[in-house]
Amino acid sequence: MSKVKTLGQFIIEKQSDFPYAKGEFSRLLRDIGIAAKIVNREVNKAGLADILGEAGETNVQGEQVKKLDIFANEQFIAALTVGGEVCAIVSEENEEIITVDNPQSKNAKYVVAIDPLDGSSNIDANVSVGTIFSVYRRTSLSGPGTIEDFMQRGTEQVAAGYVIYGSSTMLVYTTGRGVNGFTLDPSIGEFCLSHPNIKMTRSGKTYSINEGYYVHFQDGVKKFIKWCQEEDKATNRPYSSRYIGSAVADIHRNLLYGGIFIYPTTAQAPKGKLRLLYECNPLAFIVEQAGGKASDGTKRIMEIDTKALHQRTPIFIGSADIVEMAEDYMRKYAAVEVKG
Ligand code: P6P
Repeated sequence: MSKVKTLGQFIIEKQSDFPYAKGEFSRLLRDIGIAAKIVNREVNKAGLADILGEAGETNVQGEQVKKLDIFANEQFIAALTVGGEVCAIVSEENEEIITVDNPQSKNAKYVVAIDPLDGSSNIDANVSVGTIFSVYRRTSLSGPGTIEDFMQRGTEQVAAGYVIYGSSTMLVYTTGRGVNGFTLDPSIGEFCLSHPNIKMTRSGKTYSINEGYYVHFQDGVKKFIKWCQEEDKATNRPYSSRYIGSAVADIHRNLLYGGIFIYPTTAQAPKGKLRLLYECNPLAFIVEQAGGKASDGTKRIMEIDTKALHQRTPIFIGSADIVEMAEDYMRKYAAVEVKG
């Protein structure tokens, strides 16, 4: 009997953890896996298929959209729409919600928020990029989903995950019962369980932040960075600075090896850059399930009220002890800043 366990086998095996599940949730995860394989195929040949380059359009973030962003967005929306388990979708690439109102979705129970291709500005340089997804039960009673279905805290997520298109392609997800990682085996076209029950160390020796914005950082962030750079063998300091510019890649590395990723407020991003709904909440769910922490510097990410689809937040995410150290600095120097 092969030791390989595919994503499909794992999902079915875990379905029994949900006694009342009738398979809708399993089908939803399967649909995401299928779209990820299709996107992976294009990401892997992007340099050859003339799918690169500026599509000439700009997305709701005002950023130049590359053709692969559009392709990935279309694939995940199509997979979720056809699958019949989703009544509405929010995507980084679409300003408004995408309602799903077709015969096979009339009993859909879920809504999905997605960043179809995070870090896509790196694609031309062959740097890892990722897809991030977050799943909620709908709160509306029937019919097409509504914006209210997304105005939920991250604590209400029923699942969250990411796909990282890197040296290998991995799908990492949680349904609130731990975190598991699956590596795509191109020879059989299946995601296979490669990282069962991922657990994050409470500490580490890496910090990820774009220090190019240092002059604009709050004092607490500046003091924490200096703490990371001090010599102290007992606490593995100085930490190594690692910043890929692709949150999924930075956070995936820290999930496996320990460390902290920070995107604080900056002059260009006074509310932070990363989006609460389809980046910070799903990544926070995964990291917390692996034993880590995620906050905005003071408040748990998953307890932030969602008030807008593309709402931004600062994020401090990673090994629990390091995030707590950063939070201590933020509290200590926020008080100083307020006193002026
Ligand atoms: P900066 C990619 O555009 C992204 O949203 C994250 O994946 C990444 O961590 C961040 O922006 C990089 O932003 O301002 O450091 O280039």
